[in-house]
Amino acid sequence: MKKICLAVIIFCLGGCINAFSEDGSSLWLRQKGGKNTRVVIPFESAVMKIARDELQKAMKGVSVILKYDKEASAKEEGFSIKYEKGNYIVSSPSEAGLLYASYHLIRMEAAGELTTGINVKESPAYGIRVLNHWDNPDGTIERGYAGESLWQWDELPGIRSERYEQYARANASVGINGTVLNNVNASPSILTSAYLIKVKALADIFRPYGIRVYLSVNFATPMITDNLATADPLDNDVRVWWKKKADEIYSLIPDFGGFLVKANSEGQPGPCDYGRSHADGANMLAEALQSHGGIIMWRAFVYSPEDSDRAKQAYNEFKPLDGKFHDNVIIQIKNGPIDFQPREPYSPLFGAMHRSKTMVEFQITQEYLGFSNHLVYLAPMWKEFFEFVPHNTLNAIAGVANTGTDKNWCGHHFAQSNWYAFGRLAWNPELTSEEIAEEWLKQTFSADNGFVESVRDLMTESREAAVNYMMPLGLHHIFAWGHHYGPEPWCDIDGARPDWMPSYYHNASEKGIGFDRSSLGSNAVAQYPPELKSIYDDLRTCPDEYILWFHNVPWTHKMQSGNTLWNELCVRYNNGVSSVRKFCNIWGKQKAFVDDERFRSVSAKLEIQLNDAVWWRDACLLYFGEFSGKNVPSDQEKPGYDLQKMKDFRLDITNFESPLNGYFE
Ligand code: GCV
Repeated sequence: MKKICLAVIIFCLGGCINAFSEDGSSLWLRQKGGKNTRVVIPFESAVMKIARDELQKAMKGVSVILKYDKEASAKEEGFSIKYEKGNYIVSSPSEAGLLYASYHLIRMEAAGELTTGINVKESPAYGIRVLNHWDNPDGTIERGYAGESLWQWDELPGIRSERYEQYARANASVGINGTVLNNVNASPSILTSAYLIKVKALADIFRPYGIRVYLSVNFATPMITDNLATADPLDNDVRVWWKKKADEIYSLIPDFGGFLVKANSEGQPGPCDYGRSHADGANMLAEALQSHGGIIMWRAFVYSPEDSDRAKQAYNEFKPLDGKFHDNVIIQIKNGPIDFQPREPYSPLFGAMHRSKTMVEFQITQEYLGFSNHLVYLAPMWKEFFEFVPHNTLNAIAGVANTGTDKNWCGHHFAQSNWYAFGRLAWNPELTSEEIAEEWLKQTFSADNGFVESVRDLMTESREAAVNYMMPLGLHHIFAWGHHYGPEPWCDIDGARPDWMPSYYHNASEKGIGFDRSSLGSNAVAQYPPELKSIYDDLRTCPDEYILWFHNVPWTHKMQSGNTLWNELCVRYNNGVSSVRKFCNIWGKQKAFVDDERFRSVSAKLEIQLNDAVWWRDACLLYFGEFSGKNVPSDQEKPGYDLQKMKDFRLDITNFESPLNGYFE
């Protein structure tokens, strides 16, 4: 009888726990059960108060002593943790380091890894670990899929949303130490005095969390806001204008980080408008900030419609400028040579700028990976980049943020894992995707072993799945016109830039498919180091993953799997769909470990993802099949949709809840 009662109680409790809903707003910082924890801080300050409060809120029955110790780490933000005589001893040469260490302890406890044998020494791989927000002053976010901008510009500086501090806290908990508040397609108004006092209000809130504020700037700002006749970087009035602006900013925000600049790219103004180089432009701004300790992050994302191969252009334009940039300029380069595609080879500009500082720009927001509808865990993609570009050759790291006003911050509960993973990899690029997924899952959902293992595997497979159902074998940029969500390999808009059209990239014909970047084609392969060049250049040795990136391949070509190209394409697209079916199945079994609200939300999004995967597969196989002249092999699932109907379909980008529901039926 007793046993039955106990079982009933446990069942009810389990039921209650699962029925209890969570909206995801607490992110991975859900630990609230702190009890009897003693925290000794070295002195009273805003930062130390946060560290003490966090430890007391999350840790149970332990004693933690925070020590300010110059010898604890060679790097300012580093720290050590050990256990001595009943106390966890946390040491760092900086307050920020002590705060990071506190979050480290909390993370270890949540992951069940905290033992008295602890002996941790940590320091960040990069001194600058920034989020880039593509947020506009009107509250919209370019490529944002989680609501509106977090920054309520019309309310600032007077009204300060609670979310600002929560945002800073989340970043600090994973080691992110900078934020570029506004879009790289920058509104000049951000540098007006009226906005700068708003920026100051945010900087004041973020400071105790170790986060510096940066701004994207429009190169023509002096002309637009102050009627200067030119923005020529060599013009004296222009130089004086920027110096004065820098002085104004630093008088308000003494630890202001610096500027991020998109110049002469996609219509933005820049030094080339005056016959000057990117180095002239970057150096002029660098001089304005230098005495204040500020930096310039100058983007290398440039391409013009005239050139025959967009993938070559950043290299062609920036490589000759190597060594010409000031010390406080860092060239910010996207991970791949085109634009955040599901898979790209690394940008060859990395490793080509030996005498300049460089940093990588990853995209956390899923512009090309199903927005906030698809579960795509991005750590494997970023780890893939580090396989080619050793992390210690870079000077900093940036990620385009995926946050917004949605309750759960990122739109999809699992998109939070990408914000988390970016921070963790920016701190330590040697962590594995699996390790990061595990620690995130334990903190965000449940530490149950079975749950963690199944969902970790789902997460780590999800990026490859997305590549397969969207653009396998090196295909790229075959998205629909007007948005980057669904497939439109047939898209052909009269008068549009050719390098914005899918056919520019896939080149499908009766002969084959792919972009010939070999030495017989655009010769983009020549931008890679000789060992890689020879591998990529030869159709027989080019890895399947990149084959249609570097070659135009005959449909009958024998792939490494032994399949013909056409058959392999069918297999890959079908693998993508099967993977998502499997994800739905795996997730369906996790009900016992996840509260109802988040369980249902993720299930609903997975359903959309499955619809979309089928949409991608059918659109691409039906369309490319018209060129290959071949049928889907008999052992593969056939497309069920009708090509003409798919061509006629226009996605309503204001309604992503279930874009396809019933449309093609
Ligand atoms: C902020 C791509 C995106 C643009 C983005 C641009 C960039 O083209 O589609 O929205 O603009 O990259 O990174 O500057």
